[in-house]
Amino acid sequence: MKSTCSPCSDRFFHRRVFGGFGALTAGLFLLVVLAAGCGGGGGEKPTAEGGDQGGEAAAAGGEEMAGGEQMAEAPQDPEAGTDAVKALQKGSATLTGTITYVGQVPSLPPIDMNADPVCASKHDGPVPNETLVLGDGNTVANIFVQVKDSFAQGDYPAPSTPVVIDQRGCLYHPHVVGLLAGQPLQFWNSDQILHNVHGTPEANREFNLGMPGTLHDKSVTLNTPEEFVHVKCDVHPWMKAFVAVMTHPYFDVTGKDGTYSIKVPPGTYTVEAWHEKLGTRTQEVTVGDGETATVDFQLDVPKG
Ligand SMILES: [Cu+2]
Repeated sequence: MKSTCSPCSDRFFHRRVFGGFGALTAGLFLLVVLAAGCGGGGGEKPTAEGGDQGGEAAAAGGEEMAGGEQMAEAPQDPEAGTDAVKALQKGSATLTGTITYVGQVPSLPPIDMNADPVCASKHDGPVPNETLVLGDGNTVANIFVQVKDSFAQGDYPAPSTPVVIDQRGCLYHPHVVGLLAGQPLQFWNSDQILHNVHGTPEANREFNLGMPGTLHDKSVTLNTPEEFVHVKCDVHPWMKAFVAVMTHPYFDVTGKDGTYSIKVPPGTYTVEAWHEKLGTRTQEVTVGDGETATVDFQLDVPKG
């Protein structure tokens, strides 16, 4: 098995010492503040359809937030779009593994939402920085894991079910998503306050969606493969999300347990793990019919 390391950039990270917050999280959320970000891909500026306005009311009940406040209706099945992509994974073999952070974990300040007291009031305490989210044993969330092989766009028709990013507690949930080119990307506004979803793609068309509190959702469709589209909120500058627009369904995003699972046909693959600041790592693996191959990644801060 061959490993390579491709740190995100040479302008990597400045660590900040913070006071007081880290101990409170008891290892559940440990945070890194990092400086410059990884750039997206380059390329032409072709297609994107934006702004088709959804608005079908979901029937699901609200989610209780800080202080017993009841959230707006949540998407009925926020995982449906991701599940539809997973269903396209064809194969009798499985790639799985766990992503772990092995470096010294810096202590970093929580997200400061004081600029919007309404946002701050949606949380009982400090809001963990989303840049590096670690679980027990320093497993890493928000890692985009994919099979790096050449797939032609159109080999896997895009599901019509949208992948959903919910604006909840003035954060994007999830923070990292993948979808197929041409599959709708829906932004939900569970907060019922003004957000502004601003996507800054390089290969797709920029989108800028004003979302007043009365608007449940808006959708865009990104038709050109691109990793990764950066999404931010112009009202709340701490809100960030990353969207991978893919040609194939052989990917997964880790939760706090750091694990992923991808069904594939038997074969030899290059598996890539991407993190928004820690960059990418790749490993090669061969998996046979009916077999499960374990490909773990250990991430550290790139040198230099
Ligand atoms: Cu916002």
